[in-house]
Amino acid sequence: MNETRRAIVDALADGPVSGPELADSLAVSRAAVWKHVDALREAGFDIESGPSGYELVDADAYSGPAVEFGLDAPFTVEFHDAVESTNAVARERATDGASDLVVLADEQTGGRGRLDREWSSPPGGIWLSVLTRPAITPARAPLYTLAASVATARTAREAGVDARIKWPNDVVVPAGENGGYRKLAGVLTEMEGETDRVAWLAVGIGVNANIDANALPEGATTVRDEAADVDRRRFVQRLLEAFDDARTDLEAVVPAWRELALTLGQRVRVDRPAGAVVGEAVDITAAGALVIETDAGEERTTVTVSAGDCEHLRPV
Ligand code: BT5
Repeated sequence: MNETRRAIVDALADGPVSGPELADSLAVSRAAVWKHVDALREAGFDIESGPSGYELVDADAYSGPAVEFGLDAPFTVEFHDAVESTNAVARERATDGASDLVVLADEQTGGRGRLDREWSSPPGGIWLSVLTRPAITPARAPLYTLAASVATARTAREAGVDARIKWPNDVVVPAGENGGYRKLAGVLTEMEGETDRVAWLAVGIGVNANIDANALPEGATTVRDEAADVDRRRFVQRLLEAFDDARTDLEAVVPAWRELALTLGQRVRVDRPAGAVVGEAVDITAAGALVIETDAGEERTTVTVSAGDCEHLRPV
């Protein structure tokens, strides 16, 4: 969206403004204002014209200004029809000094999962990265990832999906017995900083929204398949609001995560560089690490795992 149109949306969102006033403040002709308003209406903005001027009453477009309009969280939203990876764009913006910026795309051509795996991101999904500069130590950064999965699961539940969390940060829908699941969303956090301070954090969230599950890798599910298509603008707004709430109350993140967890109480296998751990997942720590009671040997011992790939196993 061009700068003039964005400025018009911002002005109209705050109440009625007359055509001449708009033309003056934007230094364009009245005819140009009229054309821009017309184009905005065609793009999904519901702009009413009354006696005191134009007013923006609703927006059902999927764009940066439309997501910002009515958003109850302090983020600027940069929208792209297609981009290689929103995390990569967020990283560039971080280098330029940006903060509280959301990079949002309809499609990613090179979406990434953890460990540089591919993340399938066709049009219709919700692919975004939230760039922030929290005043925390790197040790607390995993809480932001947990906060993102809690916010995503909550928003998906509002959309009618039985969303749960698989450690550490997959949002899944239970399927079958024994902790089986299909993956609805994933989170990938990247950061830069020193040992005592995070410089920036980019939390990438991918939600399979209005997509057919059969267009995605085996084991995936979508909001469309589990419930129905969603208004992505509203979904993103709710997701960002829930994430903003969570990051301002980090102490509440782990208890909220526990409530949504599918992994706790499960027999799991976690693969990590130091070797696999098999046992029962019994809790997560205040920093988000998984506590596993292992069944190797005679006695049960507790192992705490801070990172790795977790598989839910059948009970023995
Ligand atoms: C994740 O990785 O779950 C993190 C995904 C983060 C994606 C977001 S989208 C916005 C931002 N920009 C990016 O480039 N990334 C972030 P991981 O746990 O490693 O899971 C990856 C695995 O999930 C793949 O190896 C596939 O098996 C599977 N997979 C790929 N695409 C999927 C999809 N759309 N839905 C479900 N599973 C998928």
